[in-house]
Amino acid sequence: MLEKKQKYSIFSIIKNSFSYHQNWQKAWRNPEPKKNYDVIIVGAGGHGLASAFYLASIHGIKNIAVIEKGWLGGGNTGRNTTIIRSNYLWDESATIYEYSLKLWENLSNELNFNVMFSQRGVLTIAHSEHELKEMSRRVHAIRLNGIDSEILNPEQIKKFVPIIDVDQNLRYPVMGGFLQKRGGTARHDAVAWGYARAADSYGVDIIQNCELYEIIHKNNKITGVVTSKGKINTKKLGVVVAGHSSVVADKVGIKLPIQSRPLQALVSEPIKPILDTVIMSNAVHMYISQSDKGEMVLGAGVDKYNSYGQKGSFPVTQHMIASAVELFPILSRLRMLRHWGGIVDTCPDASPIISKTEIEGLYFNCGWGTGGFKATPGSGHVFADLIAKDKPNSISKPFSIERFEKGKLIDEHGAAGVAH
Ligand code: FAD
Ligand code: PYC
Repeated sequence: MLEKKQKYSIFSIIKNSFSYHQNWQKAWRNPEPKKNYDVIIVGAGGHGLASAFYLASIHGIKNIAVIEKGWLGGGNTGRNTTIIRSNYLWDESATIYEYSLKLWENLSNELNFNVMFSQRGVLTIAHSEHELKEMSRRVHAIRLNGIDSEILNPEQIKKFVPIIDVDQNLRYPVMGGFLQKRGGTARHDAVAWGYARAADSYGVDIIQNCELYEIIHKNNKITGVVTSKGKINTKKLGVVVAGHSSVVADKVGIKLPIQSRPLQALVSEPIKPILDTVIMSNAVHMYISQSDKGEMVLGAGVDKYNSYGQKGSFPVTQHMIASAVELFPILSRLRMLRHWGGIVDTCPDASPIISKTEIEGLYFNCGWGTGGFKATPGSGHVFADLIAKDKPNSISKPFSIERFEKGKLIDEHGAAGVAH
C-alpha cells in the first residue's frame, strides 16, 4: 500500500548505519503550507493523522494538510497509557470501539509500521459482592454485542496474574474480575509515526509548529484558516484537537458540552517482566501495566479541576502510588521515573462527538476524554468518511452533537471506570 520510497531494504539499513544515518530517508516531509487545500485537519494527534490517512487512502482525496501547533503526537496521543479494549456498555459504543479493535488487529500491516499492538488482555477486578454483580451484568451486555468478555474467579485471576494477592482478608480483597482477552496495549508514539508516515506517502502535508488562530467562514461556509504560518484556503476543516476543542469551537461561537481536565500517569524505573496484562481496579482507583521497556505504567482518575496546563497535582500522583502498592506490595521499593499529564475533553455522557456543525464544511471530532487512544483507527475511519461524504455513517451518527439537544445521551461513565 505504501509507496516504494518508504520500503527499506536490509542493505539500506546497513549502509545507513555506517554513514551515521546522515542519508537516512525521512519518515515524512516537513513542508511549508500551500495556499489552498481540499481538506485541512487541525491537530496531528493519532485521530487527526488517521483521519488524513483514510481521507487519502480510502476516499482518494490527495490535497490534504494536517496542521499542528506543536509536534506530531505531542498531545494526548503521546501521553496516554495505551489501553485498548472494546468492552463498552451501550450498542453505539460497542459498535465503534469494536470496529476500532478490529482495525488495530491489522494496523501494523496496513501501515507497514510496527505499532506494537499486543493483545495481552485487560482485566478489571472487583473488591465487593456488589461490584461483582454489576460486572456480571456488564459482561452479559458486552457479550450480547458479540464482544469477548469473561468473568474470572480469584483462583483464575491468581493463575492469570501470579503477582496479585488474592487473600480474602485484605482491605480490598480480589473477589473476581472481568477480562477482555483481545484487549491490550500498543506503542502510542509508533501509532502517530505510523499514520504520519503513511499519510505522507499519499502526499498529505503534515505541517508542524503551525497553530490555528482563526477560522474564516463566509455565508455560513468555511473558506479558510489563519495560522501562525499565514492564511490557508480550504472548504473543509476537520478539528481534532482533544483538550482544546472548546477553545477552537469558541472561535466560531460554537459552545461544546465539554469539560477539559488534566489526567496524569507515571512510570517507574524499569524492572524485569512481572506483569504481562493490564489490570484496572475501579474501587482502589488505579490501573497498571508493564511497558516493553520494563517500566510499570500507572494511572488513576482525572484531577478535579479544569485546566489547560499539561500537568497534574501531587495528591493524585500520591494516590496512584498508594493504590498500586495496596494491590501489589512488591512494588513498594520501586522508584518513580517520571510523571506527566494531558488535558482530556470529557462530554457529560463520557462519549465522543463526531459531527458536522451548523457551519458548512466544519467538522468536529472530540470528547474522547480519558479513553480515545483505543479508538484511534476507528475514529479516523469514520471521521474521514464524514468529511468526504458530508454525511455521517451508521457508526458515527449516534455521536453527532445533536444528541445533546435530543437527550439521546450514550452514558459510558461506568466503562471509563478508573480514569473517571
Ligand atoms: P491529541 O493527541 O491530543 O492531538 C490533538 C492535537 O491538536 C495536539 O497535538 C495539539 O497540539 C493540537 N492542537 C490543539 N490546538 C491546536 C491549534 N489551535 N492549532 C493546531 N493544533 C492544535 N485513552 C485510551 O484509550 N486508553 C488509555 O489508556 C488512555 N490513557 C490516557 C492517559 C492519560 C494520562 C491521558 C492524558 C489520556 C489517556 N487516554 C487514553 C486518552 C487518549 O490519550 C486521548 O483520548 C487520545 O489520545 C486523543 O487523541 P487525539 O488525536 O484526539 O488528541
Ligand atoms: O479507556 O481504558 C481506558 C483508560 C484506561 C486509563 C485511561 N483510559
